[in-house]
Order: sequence, then C-alpha cells, then structure tokens
Amino acid sequence: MKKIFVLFFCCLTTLSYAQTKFGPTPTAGQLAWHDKEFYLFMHFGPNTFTDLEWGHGSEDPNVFNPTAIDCNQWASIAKAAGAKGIIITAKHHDGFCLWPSKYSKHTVRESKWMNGKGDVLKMLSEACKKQGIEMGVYISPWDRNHPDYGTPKYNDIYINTMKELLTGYGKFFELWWDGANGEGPNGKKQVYDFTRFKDSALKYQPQLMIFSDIGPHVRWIGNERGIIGETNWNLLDTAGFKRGEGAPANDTLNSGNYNGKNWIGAEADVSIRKGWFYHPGEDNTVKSGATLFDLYAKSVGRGGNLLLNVPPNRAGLISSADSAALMEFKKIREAAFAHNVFKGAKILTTKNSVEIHLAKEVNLNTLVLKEKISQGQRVVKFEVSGGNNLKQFDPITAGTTIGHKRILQFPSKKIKYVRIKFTETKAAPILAGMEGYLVP
Ligand code: FUL
Repeated sequence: MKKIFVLFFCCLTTLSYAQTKFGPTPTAGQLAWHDKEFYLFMHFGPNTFTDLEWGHGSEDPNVFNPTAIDCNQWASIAKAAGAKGIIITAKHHDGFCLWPSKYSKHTVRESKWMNGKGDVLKMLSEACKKQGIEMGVYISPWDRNHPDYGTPKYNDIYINTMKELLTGYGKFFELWWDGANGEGPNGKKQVYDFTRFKDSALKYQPQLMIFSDIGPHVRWIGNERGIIGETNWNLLDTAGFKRGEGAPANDTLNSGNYNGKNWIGAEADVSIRKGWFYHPGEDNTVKSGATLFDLYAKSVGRGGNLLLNVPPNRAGLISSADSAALMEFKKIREAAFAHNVFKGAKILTTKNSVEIHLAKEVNLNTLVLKEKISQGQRVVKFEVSGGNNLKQFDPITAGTTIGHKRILQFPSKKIKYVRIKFTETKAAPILAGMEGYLVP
C-alpha cells in the first residue's frame, strides 16, 4: 500500500484520499458507539438495601423498597454530566428483576415497593426518553435465584427474559453481559447458549451493541479500574475463547490484539465509589471530579469508552456527593477543551508527518488526535516535537495507538511549531482530528 498521509480537516488541502479500508473496520453501529464516549452505569437492586455486592438470591424481595425513587433525577443528572446514556442492572447475579418479569418469582412485583405495582425499567426508560439520553441493560447470565439455573431450561428462560426487556421498553443502545460466576466447586453449572442469546437479542433489537469479555461488539478491558492500555487496538481475536472463565488474558483485553481479526472496541467500567452498589459506609469514597478526569484521559483518551457507575442510594436517588463530583468532572472537561489553539493554524503534511504552524507562540500541554477509524486503525507509533523556529524541533512526547481518540498530556511548552511524526504505521495514516490545548 502506498503510504500517503491523509488529513480530513476543513482547514487544509487534502493530499490524497485513501478510501481503501485497512484491516478490520467498525460497523456503522460500532462507529456510533465510539462517538458516545461516556455514559453511566447504575447498579441498583436488593444489594442496595442489604449492603452486599453479590446478593445470594434468597433475599426477601421486600428488602427492595426505595422510599423516594425518582428516575428523572437519575436521567437529568446523567444529562447534565454530559453522559450519553444509562446502563441499568435490570437483573444482577441475585436474579432479582427490576421489572415484573413473567419468568421469575423474584421481582419488584413480589416486593412491597409501590404495593408490587412498580417497574424501574418503565420509569427509567420514560425518564431517559424525556431527557433525550439513551439506555442500556445489564442482564446477568449468572442467576443465584432462578430454580431452573443449572439446567438447559434456563437458557430458554434467559432468552424469554431478554425478550421481555427488549420488546417492552423501547430501544436500548447496549446489552451488558458480565462474565462473573461465583458458584463454588459444588455449585450449579450452567452451560450458557451464548450463540442463541446473541441471535435472539439481535433479532429483537438489531442495533444493540453487545458487551462481554469478547464482544461481539464491545469488549471488557480486563480491569474494573477504568484504565485502558496505553496501547489499545480495537482489534481482538476471539476464536477459541469464552466469556468469563476461558476469556483472553486481562492484559490482552486491556490492549487488544495488534493483528486481531475482529473490531471490538474497549469499554472501561469503573465505579465512582468503592463498590458497584450503594453502601452508606462508602459515602466518603466518592471520586473527585479531577480523579474522574484522569480516568477519562485513560479511557476515552486511549480510544475507548468510559462507563462510569453511579449507584442510586436507598431512597432511590443519586446522592448529592456523587452528583456534585459528576458536575465537577463536567466542568473540568469543558474548561480543558474550551480553546483549541490549533484552530486556524497552517497545516503542512509530508509523507509521514504533519506540521502545525501557529500564528504566534502558545502554551500547550495537551494534544487530542483522532484517527478516521471507519478506514481501520493504522497508527502504531508516533513522536511529537516542537519549537519556536523551523530549524529546531525538540521532543515533546510520543505515543503508540490513536484510534477513535488519543489524549496526550505533557508538561506545558511554549511553542509556535508542532510536528507529529508517524514512525510506524500499518498503512497510510488517516487523521480525523488534531487539536491542541492548554489544560488548566
Ligand atoms: C462484575 C460483577 O460481578 C459485579 O458485581 C459488577 O456488576 C461488575 C460491573 O461486573 O462482573
């Protein structure tokens, strides 16, 4: 392949148009998913009230009794935080369904909450619609309550359960399959029919992005700290691997496979608090806006998406500390990316590098680069240098992969000229964006 560097900015003349796709490329659905960048996770259920993380499934449904639930508060906080949607634990490992499922006897219907007439899925889907954000569902395959768990019949139950959710509450953007299964050596062994699960889910909602250790559309990053590998290929080999036990090694999930056969984007899930569910004793563990921004740089800034868990409390509300941190996080993001100092700059391209010539010296400590991933992920390594005259470019920073977005932070430099040199690429690099900032 002829290596001609191509840029797609309004401000510069395009050298050439490398239309050819290279390697695995994202589907239209995956491209739209990458653009979402940041959305919220909400763990809510009996555990919220029992102080557990993994409910046993034998809890009295009456423990689920939020006293002042307001899903509109959840959705409006998500919206105000700039999150594109909410993924809710419709069913966690304890099997408790937040909607009155016909296929379970362990649901909101069996609780005294709203005299058994409540339906969290209905409330949340209406609230998300009202706020103009999207919604997704976590439906745990592992079920510690269902009497048929551990038998082939459970696979039908699981499919029916999905069908109820996927046909009764409008469109979801994502379906979340966690890989956990804490059954001990004498526990029930369920052989999940994931092929049928996937086919059925996509039959009901073809646009769904399905998350699991190995996709098919979105992958786990191998940790729950929200940190994606500094090198992150959106490519993964899945043949011979399974979800949960039998998944690729965590470091592979964290960085993807250089030559992976499938496009499977990385999603960083992390909680704003210590646990996934609300615990009163963890009120002092809420991450600050600055910590959240750091996680954003290490997830979205490494080409993946950030799924930030903000668990509603026992009243059924997002606690004020959590919402304050979210607003702070939003403020920091807005301030960070308010003034692109590259705007209006002269851009020169050569075979393997791009130079940004600014009208005057600026202070710079952050670069945001984007690849046109619809044509494949191509950049392997690059170096950034800069200076005040065209004769001397001093090293500033270096990076590996770019993908959907790469945020590079470095000590502030006063410069007029910036050079990005692509030192290793799989094919002609195609950038979709290049911005410079002085992040406060
Ligand atoms: C894990 C689960 O076991 C945790 O409870 C939590 O839901 C986390 C997001 O995924 O697999």
